[in-house]
Amino acid sequence: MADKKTNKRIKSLSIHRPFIYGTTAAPFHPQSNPKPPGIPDDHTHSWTVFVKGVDDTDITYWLRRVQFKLHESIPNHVRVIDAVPGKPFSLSETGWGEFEIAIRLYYVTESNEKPQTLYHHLRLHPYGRTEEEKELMKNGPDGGVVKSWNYDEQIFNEPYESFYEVLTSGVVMMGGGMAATQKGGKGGKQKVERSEGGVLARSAMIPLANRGAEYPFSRETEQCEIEKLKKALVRVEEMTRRTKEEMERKEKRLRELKAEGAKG
Ligand code: SLL
Repeated sequence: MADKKTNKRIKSLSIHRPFIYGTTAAPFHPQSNPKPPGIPDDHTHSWTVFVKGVDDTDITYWLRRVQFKLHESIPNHVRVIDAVPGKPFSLSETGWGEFEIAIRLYYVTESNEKPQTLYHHLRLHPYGRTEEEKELMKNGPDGGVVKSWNYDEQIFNEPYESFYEVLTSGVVMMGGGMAATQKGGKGGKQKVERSEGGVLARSAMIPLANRGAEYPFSRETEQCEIEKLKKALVRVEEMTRRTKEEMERKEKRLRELKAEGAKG
């Protein structure tokens, strides 16, 4: 527990850290994904569920444990994965069906935060908003691998001072070469590592551009989504305008018919 005298919450401050969670699945296939010996006959897929940093950056400085609650048909269905610095929290299984996984996040002790649960639907079969998207997942470059990945941001509201220190020590400050190293938590110098995509360790940064299918979350993706939403909005406005016109036309016709009825 935090010592209340020396360790206060920082009022009206909110800090976030990006992370990715989801599942990757593939059907068993003699060449691309052979079924290991001893796997039950009715198992059709192998799959992995994970929680990790953007660009595979370390998140174990704020997340110490993840509990994955799988479907009860799976032996030993509550699995706990403890942090290994620099590694994702992940577990792999085989099976035949899709279900919802409860992912419980346990934060580092300094945070004094209670665990939180998020839910993720394990996808084994190709899916998409359109048949085209589905087809791409089935026969695209990934060859039947079904990914269901989400970008999310963990928000810490009014963090304790000591936790804020943990969260921010090692981040490069804006605007400078001098920031290649920064004071570490215990007063020492700490080297800051940049992931290949330009994301700095222990920062809230996300990459500017995508780098292949393994790293789909970036400002570029965000921009694409914004464009899609803008286009959709224009379409919705157009549809609303047309519906209104149609209604006005019908109301006018109704008035005409009523007037005719009154006459006759
Ligand atoms: C369904 N409601 O009917 C879902 C349940 C359960 C999936 C899916 C078992 C693996 C094992 C397995 O894949 N369960 O026996 O280890 O689709």
